[in-house]
Amino acid sequence: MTQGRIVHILLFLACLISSCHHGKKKTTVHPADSLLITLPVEKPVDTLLTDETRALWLNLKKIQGKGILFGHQDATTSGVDWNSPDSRSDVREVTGTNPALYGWEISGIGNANNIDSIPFTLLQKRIAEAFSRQGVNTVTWHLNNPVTGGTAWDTQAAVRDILPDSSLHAYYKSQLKLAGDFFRQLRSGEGTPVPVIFRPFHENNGNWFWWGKGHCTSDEYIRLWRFTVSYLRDSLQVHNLLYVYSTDIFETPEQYLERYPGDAWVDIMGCENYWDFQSGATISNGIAQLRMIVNLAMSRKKLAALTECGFDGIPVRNWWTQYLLTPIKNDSVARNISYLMVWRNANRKHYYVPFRDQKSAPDFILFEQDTFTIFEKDLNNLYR
Ligand code: BMA
Repeated sequence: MTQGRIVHILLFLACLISSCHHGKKKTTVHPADSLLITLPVEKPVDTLLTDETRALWLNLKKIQGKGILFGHQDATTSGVDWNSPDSRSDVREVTGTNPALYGWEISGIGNANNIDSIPFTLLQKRIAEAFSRQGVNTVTWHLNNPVTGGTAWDTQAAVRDILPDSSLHAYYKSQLKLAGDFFRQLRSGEGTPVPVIFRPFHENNGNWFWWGKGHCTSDEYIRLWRFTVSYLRDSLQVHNLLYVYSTDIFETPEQYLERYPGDAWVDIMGCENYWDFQSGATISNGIAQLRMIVNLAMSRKKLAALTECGFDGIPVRNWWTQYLLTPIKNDSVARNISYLMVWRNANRKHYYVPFRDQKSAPDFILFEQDTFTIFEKDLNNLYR
């Protein structure tokens, strides 16, 4: 008898026992196999996750529907009018508390600084600090175009050239090794590996990145995703990552799933949406997309997230509560996303979180004070 067969029989018996336990006599018993086929598998992409990463995954599930973590890209490395080695945060300076989630960027790994001139040594420090305050870290990777050496926005076709048995495969593996080493070296003061929510090759249905639509086929994208995960997880033995699949705006579940690599390869189903939350006329489109990813995620026992959103320069005074929070919170499905994250505060021309005296600052304080948003001060230990 195979191991799989034994598991099937045990599950079947467990179902029978549990139905007796609840005092309900079942009149019809489904054949074990049909029962099993319909059950989505609830396990992370990496079954060897470190204890803290597994706890994060489980705890995010527990808080589904009860609150949404608020995240900010580069929260403690740069802000409007500051860019300093001191750990400041525009979020904290306005609300008195840090975000619950921090986004970081590893484009440029292998060099001293990332694409936004942040030293990787500082990134490591800030990530460990965020973890020590119970914060959650998420990382994107705007990998330079491997064919041209240009940026991620250089859309010359490249995916096919870095897949296994292709000309630049060894180069891609060397880049993954740099990323994997970075992830493995993320440690707390006590040496605990820091969990990271990794979001490679994001906005995959947009046409502005070399891995985007029109620059590689769905099949190539899926092969790239699967290779990336298995190389990090199985060859490099990186076990502190949860994986997020993310699109830009979309219209149907079929569109969303066009480049989906499969349930075995994704922990969190994400989407990024700047546009729909910037105008009252389109908010319902944004909510419809969140409903779709939440429904897709829940039927697969995955998490869902609004992995990027925001309004550059936040020109609308009540944007936080009226355009973002209230519509999401009031929708019984959309409110099940685990987190939302806004982009970075680079300078006075490019920022997504208010600084003191910015016109949306009072509304951002109300957003923070709402019981549904989770900032640092609202965090219960997600790592236990
Ligand atoms: C973009 C902009 C750029 C930045 C890049 C990667 O959205 O913020 O200034 O270099 O992200 O962080």
